[in-house]
Amino acid sequence: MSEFEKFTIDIAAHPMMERAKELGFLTTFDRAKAQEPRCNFGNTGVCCRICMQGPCRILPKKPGANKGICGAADYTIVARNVVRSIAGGAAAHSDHGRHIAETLLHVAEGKLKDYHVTDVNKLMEVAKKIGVATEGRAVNDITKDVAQAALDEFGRVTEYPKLTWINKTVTAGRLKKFNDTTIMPSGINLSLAGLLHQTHVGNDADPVNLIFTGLKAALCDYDGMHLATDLSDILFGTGVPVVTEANLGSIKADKVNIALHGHNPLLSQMVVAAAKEMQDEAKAAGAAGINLVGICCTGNEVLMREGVAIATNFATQELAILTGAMDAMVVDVQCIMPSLRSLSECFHTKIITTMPIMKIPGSYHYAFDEHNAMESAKNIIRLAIDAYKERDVAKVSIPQIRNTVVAGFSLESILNIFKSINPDNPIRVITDAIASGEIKGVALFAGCNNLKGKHDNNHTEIAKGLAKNDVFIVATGCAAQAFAKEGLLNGEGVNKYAGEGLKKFITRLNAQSGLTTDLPLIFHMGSCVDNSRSNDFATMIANEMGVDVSDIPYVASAPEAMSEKSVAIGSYHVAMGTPTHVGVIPPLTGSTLVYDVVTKIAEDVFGGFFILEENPHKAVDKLVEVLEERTWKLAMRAKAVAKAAEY
Ligand code: XCC
Ligand code: SF4
Repeated sequence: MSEFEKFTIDIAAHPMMERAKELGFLTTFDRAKAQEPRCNFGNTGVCCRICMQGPCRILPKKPGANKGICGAADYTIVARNVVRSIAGGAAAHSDHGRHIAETLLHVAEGKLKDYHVTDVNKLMEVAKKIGVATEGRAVNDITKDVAQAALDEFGRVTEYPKLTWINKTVTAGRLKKFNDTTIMPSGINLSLAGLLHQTHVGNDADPVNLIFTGLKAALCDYDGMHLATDLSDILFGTGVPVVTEANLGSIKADKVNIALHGHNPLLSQMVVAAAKEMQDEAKAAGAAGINLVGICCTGNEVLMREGVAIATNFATQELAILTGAMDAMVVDVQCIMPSLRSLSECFHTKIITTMPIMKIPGSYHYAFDEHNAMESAKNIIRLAIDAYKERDVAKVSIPQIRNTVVAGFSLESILNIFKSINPDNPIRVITDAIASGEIKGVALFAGCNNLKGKHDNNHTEIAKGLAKNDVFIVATGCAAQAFAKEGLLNGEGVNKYAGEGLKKFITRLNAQSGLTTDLPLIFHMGSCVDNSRSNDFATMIANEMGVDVSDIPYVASAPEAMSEKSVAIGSYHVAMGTPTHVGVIPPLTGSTLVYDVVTKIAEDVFGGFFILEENPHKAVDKLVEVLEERTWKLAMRAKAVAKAAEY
């Protein structure tokens, strides 16, 4: 048994952690341990640093110290801290979307030679959805209007009109709810700036008012990620089922290895295209070719559309370098550990930052230029080929561990599979399976890694538990990558872990789908912004059932939530009416009031609420209970409707 088993369930990680120890390099796992014990004020959310009189910490029993210097109570401080992290997450997702929208606009204006509209069908679909005229118009004109509509989401400075993407993608019931509770945003930038204003010293002290503003920002997160998904599909194509592999064994000793890491597909898509043309250059350097692998969500983007293998997920990103065979890591934005750079010094690996807002002191910065995207990508690959020539073969040690991955499940591709069973109304395939009791409902797995627990363990334990309980599972982000490494994204996963009902359901899909490969236990929907695909899925199910999202047996889980983005995603899921599990206790236990609002009172208002549970087995029980309760209510409702019809 490896001494590292207590840190991660990923068996490819163990030998790499061993290696780090030999080298004397402290990995993120060591640093997580070194941070213990945590400060209890920060941990429970009652540390305020909003003004320079602070930090103020709440000591409930000490007279005078049970409030901040300004008089802010625990509930104000906790609520302010939480909603500020929602704003951080929403800003990250939306800014990523805005970058794609700006690029699409420049494509339509003929300013960018290397990008094109790849998926005209998706363009037409999105145009129709958001009310852009298509009849008899040129593709370029439609593209321009769609891109402009997306950019308008950011710049509106008045409270009306409201955000288009939300308006056009959620149920009528949700829309009414968002308007009634005044959390419906009009401009993304406006809402996020408003939140920062509201949380300034001496401003809002009302925790409920603050939380509602937080939810408004969370809806901006939804809007930004939805348009990011839509516009990325238009530019690069909508994912279709692909077969590839995952884990460190996808790094090849005889090839130039380049990891694509971060979130934004604008550069990574170009690297994929350039690599196809540059195999000979790699061969001239003595390699067998170029091998691209993905880490985090850039990895998910190019996996969905190009079948690029997954090297690993967030917490184990450093370990890819420890294989000694990683020639370059090309990073864009978000979730990139600054430690990569110092680790790369032990090897020949080049860390190449590419975006103006994401630089690491001492690493190689190659400013990515969309106007010369292909050339940028080629130059970056050349840096990797140069690095390959410096590689020390004596230092190469790649754990030969990999699993087959069947991925590429955009909502379109899932519906296509459903169409093989019900061509007229594909969504009925899932609602019928729920109605017959074959499956208990749908669960979305999203989110990160968090080393407060054992790496990847919560993800895989909870997913296996739900699969055994016949829950149909979709996944995104680092959750999906944990499943990929654990062998849950292939047909064998179905044989091993699916309950009888789920097995029957997937077997029926297999028989009809016409695919040459078996469908997986869990359907990989893409990157974190692609959670929007899952929201569309829930909206379709609700509309088909004639109810709201808050009524359907649909749950979300972020078993190892870490980033501010995951706080934003979780929060908008609650507003959407979805019971949302988080497997790490967020910093809000310092206020009973705030804790009760998010775990209980939220349900009265939105139908969704947070389930905060660290224990994976208890989490499974709680999620199954919620699904069963909702299915039971739906059945009761159907009975009542049938009875009413009799009279
Ligand atoms: Fe980052 Fe998206 Fe979280 Fe993974 S899942 S750690 S945010 S890469 Ni979004
Ligand atoms: Fe302290 Fe109030 Fe300033 Fe926060 S805003 S640091 S509670 S004085």
